[in-house]
Amino acid sequence: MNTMKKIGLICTALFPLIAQAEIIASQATIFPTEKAGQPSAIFMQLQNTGNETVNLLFAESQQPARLELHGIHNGKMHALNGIEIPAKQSISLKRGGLHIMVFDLTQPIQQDKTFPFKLFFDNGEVVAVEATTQSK
Ligand SMILES: [Cu+2]
Repeated sequence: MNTMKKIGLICTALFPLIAQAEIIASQATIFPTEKAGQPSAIFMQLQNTGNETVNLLFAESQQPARLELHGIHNGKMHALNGIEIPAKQSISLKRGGLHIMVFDLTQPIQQDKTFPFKLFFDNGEVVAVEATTQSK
């Protein structure tokens, strides 16, 4: 085996995540808040371009906050352990449905500022997203 081939194989083994970038997050928005501690919510589109179901496991923001995956059942919000995105499909996190809840913000989310966060999926993928503010 020649050296280039060997390096190629090692890279594939070390960075399998790069080879399987399957999730596309788009149109992420977040509600602006007036003061620290006030909860907010994130909405977006998630597209799974891969051939297997992928689950969103959790989200983490750049600024200190606690992000929870939420669904709505019988008009009430509840925390979810994961959000499933079927193969070759898109799902919407939207008002009245699935969303990411943002608790314990140490600073308010200001209008016209972005809110960077990361999504962690069960296929090992980590997707960086920037939500733009959108009024209620
Ligand atoms: Cu919620």
